[in-house]
Amino acid sequence: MANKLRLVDTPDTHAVADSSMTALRALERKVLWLSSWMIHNANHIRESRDGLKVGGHQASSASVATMMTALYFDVLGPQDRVAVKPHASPVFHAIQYLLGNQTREKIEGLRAFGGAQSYPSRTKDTDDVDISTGSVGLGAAHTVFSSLVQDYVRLKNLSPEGLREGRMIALVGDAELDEGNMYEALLEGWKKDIHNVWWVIDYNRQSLDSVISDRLFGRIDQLFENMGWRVVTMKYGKLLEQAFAEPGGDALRNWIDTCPNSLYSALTFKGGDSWREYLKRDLKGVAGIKTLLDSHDDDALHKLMTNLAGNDLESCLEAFKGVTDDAPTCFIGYTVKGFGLPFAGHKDNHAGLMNPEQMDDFRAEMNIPKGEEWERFSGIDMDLEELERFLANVPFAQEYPRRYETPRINVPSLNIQRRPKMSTQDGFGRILNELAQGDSELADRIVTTSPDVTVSTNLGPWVNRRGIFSRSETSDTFAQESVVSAQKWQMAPEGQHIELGIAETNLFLQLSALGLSSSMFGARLLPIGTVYDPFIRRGLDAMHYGCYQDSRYMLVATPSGITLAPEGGAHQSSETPLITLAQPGMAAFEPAYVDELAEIMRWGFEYMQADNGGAVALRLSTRILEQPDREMTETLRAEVTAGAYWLREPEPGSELVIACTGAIMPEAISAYDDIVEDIPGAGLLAITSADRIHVDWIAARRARMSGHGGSVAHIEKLLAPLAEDAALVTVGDAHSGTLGWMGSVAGHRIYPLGVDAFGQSGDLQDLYRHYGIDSDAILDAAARACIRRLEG
Ligand SMILES: Cc1ncc(C[n+]2csc(CCOP(=O)(O)OP(=O)(O)O)c2C)c(N)n1
Ligand SMILES: [Mg+2]
Repeated sequence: MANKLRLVDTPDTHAVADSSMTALRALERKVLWLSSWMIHNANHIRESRDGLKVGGHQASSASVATMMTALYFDVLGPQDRVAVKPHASPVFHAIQYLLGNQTREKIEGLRAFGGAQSYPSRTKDTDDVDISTGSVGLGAAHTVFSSLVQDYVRLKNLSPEGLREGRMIALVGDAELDEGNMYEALLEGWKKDIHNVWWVIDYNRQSLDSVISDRLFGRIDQLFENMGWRVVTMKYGKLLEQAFAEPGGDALRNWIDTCPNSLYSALTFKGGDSWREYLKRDLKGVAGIKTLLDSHDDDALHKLMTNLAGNDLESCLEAFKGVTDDAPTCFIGYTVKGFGLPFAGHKDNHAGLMNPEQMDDFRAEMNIPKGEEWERFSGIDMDLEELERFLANVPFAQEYPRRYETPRINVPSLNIQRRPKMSTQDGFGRILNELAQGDSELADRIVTTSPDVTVSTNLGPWVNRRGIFSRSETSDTFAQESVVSAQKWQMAPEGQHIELGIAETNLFLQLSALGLSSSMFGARLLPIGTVYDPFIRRGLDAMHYGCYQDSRYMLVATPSGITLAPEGGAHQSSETPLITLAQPGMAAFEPAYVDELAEIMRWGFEYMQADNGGAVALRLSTRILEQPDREMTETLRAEVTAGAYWLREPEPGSELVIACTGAIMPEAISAYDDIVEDIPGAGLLAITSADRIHVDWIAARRARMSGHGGSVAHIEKLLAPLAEDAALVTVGDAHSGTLGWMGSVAGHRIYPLGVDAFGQSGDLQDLYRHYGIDSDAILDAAARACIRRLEG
């Protein structure tokens, strides 16, 4: 999907020529038709083998078809990046189909295996989706952080020459405004003085279950204005505006303005005679109203009364083209959910589908002969050559796909001075500090970010040297006033740290946006985000979405586990290793020692750039451990990054292995030293990544199942020398399930120890004992394992 950069004219702002208007109107109808038909085909025509409802959102798509027509066929340039409202996926695919960028096979396969995706997917769809959406609220918020990334790379001149500044645009369902993460993003965006962001709200006043509260009206614009955004309200279409200019127009406008959302929706569904009935009654005697009603038959009256700006092409174009600067702008586009379809306005229409009879009527209305449903231009009443010419000149489509390939950044080995005692968190800070002092390309491409835990996750020294990113220069007042502080926080465009407020969802959205910079903005960045391990939970959905989009970043989760002893239960984490183990698109590590960490980070920076790579997660600790005095041999290096190595090698036929991950290693070593006196062949396995050995094991099994008999996983090789009925005592400052699966690798007996309950406050001795992961507990489990073996 790579693309060479080239210059493209920005769409200009002059009014749309008549001939273009004809084409746009034809395309608007086609977009509505194709998106509806795609869903209909998936539900009513394509053979169903499982009897499940396929689904799809005809009403949500119809609602936004006009605004998307205006944007994609006229307003957008190829440099713009769009997060399309999840339920308008069919509209996006229809547009790309009309532009020749989407195949018929894919749209016929909407929601089928390998077909166009239900919700726009940057990785699975093949028609150049910019930002994956689906979990409402995330796509819109992502645009805020993408705009920051665009600034970051532009201000540092990292993007290739000629790359034009784009707008980061979200097409937002109005119910998405109920998601709290939208406000976290708005606030952070305000703090960062973002620009080049548009949110286009499909204000159909309906969500999934119901019609939106009337009181919301008037709040939205204030909200955005408070955050420094311009608000463009797109309320009435051209027909209504003309009617308002006629006698009685003021009364008509007032009637609509004060009409409750639910009544307006109900009348929209019921149609012309119902509008007439209400207007006759409510505006009785108002001069001009009788003339208005008499001059409109039911269809015309219905058309007039539902003529909202978001469904009126001319009004949409006028609004979008009216904004020519880069101020963050919110367009509130009033629309009718299901506009142009039989269930328009019905409160239950979210998942509503036209039945075959309704579809037949709709087909007739669209002038599409039976059998020509998929034809690009069928039913279009204009010169088709002219339409082709129009499509060939659509600014947005002048580049396709709009993704870039960038050269890889060389990753040197990461060395720090060995200290006899260190924590992995300390090691992380020192590795970055070492990088910050050097002048490697790697260091220049690293960008760090943290939600208000920069100092407490040891990013301080890095930030002191590399500075904080800001669009404009700001001096450090404390430094100027000679206040002594370890933190020197200069803010400038050269800065390489993005400081965020405490909102972990923002952290993950920022990481996601940074990690897409290579393909989105042609500038490779190597983002590192730090967070306290327990608060991963807080940003989980955004973390998932970043990985789903194949964003490449390094998550450093520290401190972690009950090793955060005095902090107590709410600050401790046990299930996070299971989360990262289960997360596709992310390789998770939990090293015990700093030399392991250095290797893992080096490997990680490469993995973040590899074709089949992904994001990387590191679970670190503040617990200070005695560091092994050893040489990092090639074999050790390979094993550390593969996820496990023998810290104490077992003898062939060994009956017992203690397998340990992370900061609890001293307890495992102590237990091992005790048990080895009785069981001399025992082994001690250091697990640096439960995730990597698990992934590799599953892959090897799959490969064998599909005939690649020689595939053997790293963990299988490591466990091969053990006795058939050997016991594995696994232990970590993590849920026991993290390593509990290891018994299945070679059918060994498993004794999984871990933290399976909420945390407590205490000291390490108390807590490790309480949760049964201290050396006595490990020893006890090992002893039981051996006794059971003797007992048969
Ligand atoms: C985080 C999340 N929660 C719930 C849903 C289920 N859901 C899908 S659409 C929807 C309502 C959408 O309403 P709106 O954003 O107004 O879209 P539109 O009216 O245009 O369909 C909900 C709750 C979801 N997709 N994501
Ligand atoms: Mg809605």
